[in-house]
Amino acid sequence: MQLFPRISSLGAIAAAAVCSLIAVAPVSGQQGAAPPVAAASAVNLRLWNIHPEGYPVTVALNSFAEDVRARTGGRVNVQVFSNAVLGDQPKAVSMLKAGELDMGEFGLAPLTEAVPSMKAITLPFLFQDAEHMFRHMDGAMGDKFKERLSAAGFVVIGWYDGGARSFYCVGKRVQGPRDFAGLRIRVQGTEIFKEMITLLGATPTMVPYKDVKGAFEDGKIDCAENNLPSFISAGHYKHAKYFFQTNHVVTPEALVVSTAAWKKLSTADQAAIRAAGQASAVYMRQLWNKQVDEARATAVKAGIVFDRPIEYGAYVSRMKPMHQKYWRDASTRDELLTILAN
Ligand code: BDP
Repeated sequence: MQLFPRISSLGAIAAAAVCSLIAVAPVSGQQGAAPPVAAASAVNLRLWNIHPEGYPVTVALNSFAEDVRARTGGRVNVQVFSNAVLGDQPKAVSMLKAGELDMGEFGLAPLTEAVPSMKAITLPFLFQDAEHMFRHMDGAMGDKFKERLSAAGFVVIGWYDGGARSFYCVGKRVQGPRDFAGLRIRVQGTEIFKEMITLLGATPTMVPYKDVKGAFEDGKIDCAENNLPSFISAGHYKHAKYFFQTNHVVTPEALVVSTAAWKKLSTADQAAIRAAGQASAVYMRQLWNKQVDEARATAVKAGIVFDRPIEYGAYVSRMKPMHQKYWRDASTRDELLTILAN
């Protein structure tokens, strides 16, 4: 439906770009390399998570921890720290790098800093929906990114669903591309999100996730963008009453183990953790779809006004300069071509 115009417009951008291109925390209890009989000593893995209890990610991580315990006969204990109690996402990534954390469930924003070629998959109006995204993330493309992330310090053991992101605002009902002019819109801080907001004629305002509700309260931002479950669970719906369902970014998230912690695990424990990670991703995706419906029902009950774009062409053409940049970049072009072709 609305999706095909998006894709065909992107195809036109691609063709133009290609033409112009032709013209132009350490694991405790173990030391050293994975011992074949590491079994006896218990291993503790500290896992960071931004979301509160009850959120699909948190529910899946808690079940992952239990599953790991069962599969390893209690040798590996995963301690889940939810609700960003250990700090926000950028802090968690640096803790993971420093060995103060062993695992995390991250959005792609910090991971693209480590593997810039992954930026391609965070471009707006690219994946049509979760099915389209997982067709690639569960296939050769996902495997390629897993390899690159592993070399950068993150062993991916499951791709989670980051949902479809849309805009929501206080005081202003955005219903079309011109309505974005001059609005201060909260972003996570990555280049693509900042550029997307600027190309819409609005002002990107960097705010950590946990501070977005406060920024609405203090009048520091007019809008934010996120998926429906986060809109509800983070309390943003208490301030932003106008929800403009653009679904502009459909993105995966990743459950990762730091490469340093991974190397200290026995081969058997690695296999058990991988299997549990994969099972938790399947579980998370099932929980997600239910949660989106529940979040919508909560929003409707709270009087949130929903609008949808009438057509996507105007949004896609505004994104043209940014899309062209990634089409011209040899490190992202192949991924874009593969996604558009399938
Ligand atoms: C949530 C994602 C999380 C992001 C957050 C944000 O699950 O990874 O950090 O949005 O917008 O939906 O910062």
